[in-house]
Amino acid sequence: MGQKLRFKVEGMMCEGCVSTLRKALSRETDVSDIVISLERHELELTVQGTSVTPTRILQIVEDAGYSAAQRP
Ligand SMILES: [Cu+2]
Repeated sequence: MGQKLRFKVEGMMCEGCVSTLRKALSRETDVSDIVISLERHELELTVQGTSVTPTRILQIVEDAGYSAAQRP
């Protein structure tokens, strides 16, 4: 189960950026199924429970050097 979240991510230029972001998000134990599209500037992931909020994801993305906004 878990909740699927979608984000628009700006600032990723290459596959290096994708793997940087993936690594940063993978450190969160309650985050899984990370899908990042460089072409569509999209991030999709699944969170378990309530410990990881969308705000936390936005913070991780921004700390990694990119900007993000949640999508419905
Ligand atoms: Cu890059």
